[in-house]
Amino acid sequence: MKGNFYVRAYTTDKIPAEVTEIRVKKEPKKVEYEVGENFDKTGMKVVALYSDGTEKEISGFEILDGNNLTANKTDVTIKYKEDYFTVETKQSITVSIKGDVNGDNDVTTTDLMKVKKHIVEIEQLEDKSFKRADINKDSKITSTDLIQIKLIIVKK
Ligand SMILES: [Ca+2]
Ligand SMILES: [Ca+2]
Repeated sequence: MKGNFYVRAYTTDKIPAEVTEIRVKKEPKKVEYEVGENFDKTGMKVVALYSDGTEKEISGFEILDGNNLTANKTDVTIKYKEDYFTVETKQSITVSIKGDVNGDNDVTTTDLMKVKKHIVEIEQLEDKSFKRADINKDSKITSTDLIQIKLIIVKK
């Protein structure tokens, strides 16, 4: 090959790049959970960053605390191991209690009243509360949701 004076000796001197950190490049589709659900990584993209400045998408990561989510949990830990190095990062999530409309981690008549007021159009539920109040997930707040919340309170 004409002009090919490439010397390959440098490769032996090169220190292999090591993983320095991982980052969530793309958030998972689902970040809002209810108590008892499991974290779902669908849609999440995680990349590893290396000491030589390169970056690569990884799939061999582990979710440490993604099962049976508890109230007040605000993130899950993502762990990745490569060679002798272990790196971690976190993904933010919210976990709410089913029927807890106002987000105080308890289902009480206060939540029930909020839903009632919304149905009779005295007071509109704000976005976050609306989602929590919509127990049957049909994007509407109706007496069906109200009854379900009532049942949660009764069963306590
Ligand atoms: Ca509440
Ligand atoms: Ca509903």
